[in-house]
Amino acid sequence: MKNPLAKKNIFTSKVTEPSMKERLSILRQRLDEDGLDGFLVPRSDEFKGEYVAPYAERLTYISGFTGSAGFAVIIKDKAALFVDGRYTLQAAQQVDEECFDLQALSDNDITSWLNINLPEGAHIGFDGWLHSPSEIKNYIIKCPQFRFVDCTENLIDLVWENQPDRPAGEVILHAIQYSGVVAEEKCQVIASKIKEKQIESMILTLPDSICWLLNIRGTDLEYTTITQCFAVIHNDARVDLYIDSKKLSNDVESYFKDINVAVHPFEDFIISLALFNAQSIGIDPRNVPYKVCKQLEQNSATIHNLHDPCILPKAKKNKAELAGMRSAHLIDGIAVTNFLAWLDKNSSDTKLTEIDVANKIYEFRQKTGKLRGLSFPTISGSGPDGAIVHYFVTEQSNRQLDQNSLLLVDSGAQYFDGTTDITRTVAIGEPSAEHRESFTRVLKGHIALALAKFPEGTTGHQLDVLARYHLWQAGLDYAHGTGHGVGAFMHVHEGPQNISKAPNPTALQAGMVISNEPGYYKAGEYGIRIENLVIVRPSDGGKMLEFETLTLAPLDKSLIDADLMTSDEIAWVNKYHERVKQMLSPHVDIETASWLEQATSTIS
Ligand SMILES: [Mn+2]
Repeated sequence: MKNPLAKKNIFTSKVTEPSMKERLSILRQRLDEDGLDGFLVPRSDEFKGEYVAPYAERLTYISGFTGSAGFAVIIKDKAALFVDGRYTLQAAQQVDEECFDLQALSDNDITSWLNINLPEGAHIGFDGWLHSPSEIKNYIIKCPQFRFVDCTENLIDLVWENQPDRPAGEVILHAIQYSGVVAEEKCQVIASKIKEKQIESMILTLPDSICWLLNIRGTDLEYTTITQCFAVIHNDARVDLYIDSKKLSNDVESYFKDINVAVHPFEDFIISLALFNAQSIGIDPRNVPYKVCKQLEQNSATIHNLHDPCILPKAKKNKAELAGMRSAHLIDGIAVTNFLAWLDKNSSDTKLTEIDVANKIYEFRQKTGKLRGLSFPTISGSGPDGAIVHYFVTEQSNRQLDQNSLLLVDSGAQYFDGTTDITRTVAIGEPSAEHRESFTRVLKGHIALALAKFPEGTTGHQLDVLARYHLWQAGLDYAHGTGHGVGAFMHVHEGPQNISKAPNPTALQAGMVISNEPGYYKAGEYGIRIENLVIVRPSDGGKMLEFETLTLAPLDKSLIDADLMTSDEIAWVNKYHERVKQMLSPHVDIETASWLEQATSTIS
């Protein structure tokens, strides 16, 4: 198992690689040869996931920028890199501003930059695998004077000499004890859904949908469990799967035969669409690549836009999946609690750094013997670093733990039975009255959401205010969502539900797993976030819904100001801590058990 912080820097480590300036000039030669005036470089791959494999880090290759969101436009005499507010600082550090103008990221900014910087009639190339049809339509509408050209091959791939290969991680079967429903049954259900819409076949381009449908997982990426593939499901429940056969053991191959899944080479996907003579085909326009859509249109098939039919059933976990999520959280709770006890004992060591903390929590997770990997890179932010919401500690940014300040640790793991995501904020040394008040206001929001009962049909958007109310009353807020869906041994961020200021029509439904993670960040000083995962479950005999908290780890009592809390809120903390103690004590050593006893003793 790799060190969680050992991010492979494949781009700057090789001295033989061309410099950034050389890369740009080689790309520009290529633009000339192809009769293009510019090329679009998004930070995405054809699978639209949060994490991309090294071969798809084209934005990093051409710009040096390593953030998880960004977009470059390269034209003949200049180039621009568009990043959002999270990454302004990082981009300025990583990117040569002689080569790239740094710009704020939004579709409007990209199109207006194109409008200002290119002459009428300019030809702008793009890779149709990396954009959705609606994105390209937006460019055409906003920049009608240009021609947008879907290139046969990605120009970065053509100039990137040592581009890594596509990952070929082994496919593993997701056992029935974890999935709860056999793949044939899922395929029947999805097939009948598309039949209802009078559609012959549905194109699936999200690997997480396909992995859920076929009860498989993969090892292509570091933080998530998908295997990169495409599929078509037909209304008679047959499935055509496009995947690199190198990933398939004999067992997996015979499994696919047994469940009526026809396996094809990954590269054949687009060709097979050309041969596809179904009359009516469903796609999800939100995530299908432009190239797929174009290919289908050329075949004069009738294309129906609908939501990927796997997304909602995948989000509504069944009994086995929920049992798995509970057991994964017990295992993870043991690891996190061992970590918190260790930290409490060692945090006065002034040499301890953010990286030490991230390594330690990883070590405790590994000691469970069940760890499959982390579910995202650990966020370990001391003092002012805690105020950077998506802080990723590097050797350069690493700092020793600030004394008399706060440490924010947001981390999660993958186990066969489930996926976890937990944030704890702890005082290092003596917290100030302000630290305690801010923490308590965040906690009050967390509790208000945890205790909420709500009728069916309620959306996360409608509940969001519960988590913010006590901050708002003090003139405070936080600039991120309150909750995201979480997969079962799958993506740590999954839809369609969330809890957010932004409207989302998806109602919270029984079986969904979602995070409850309000926070508060004081720039330059400290950050606070309290995150537990919860299950949506029926309440009051099924008339209402409520949350069951999954995450098991103590909250730092030294940061709680009980005078600011109601008796119901205090009772919630005491009841939660009692449960944490009951569940975890039998699984930790005597020393940690006695620490846990004290860490979970009642407040009043
Ligand atoms: Mn989270």
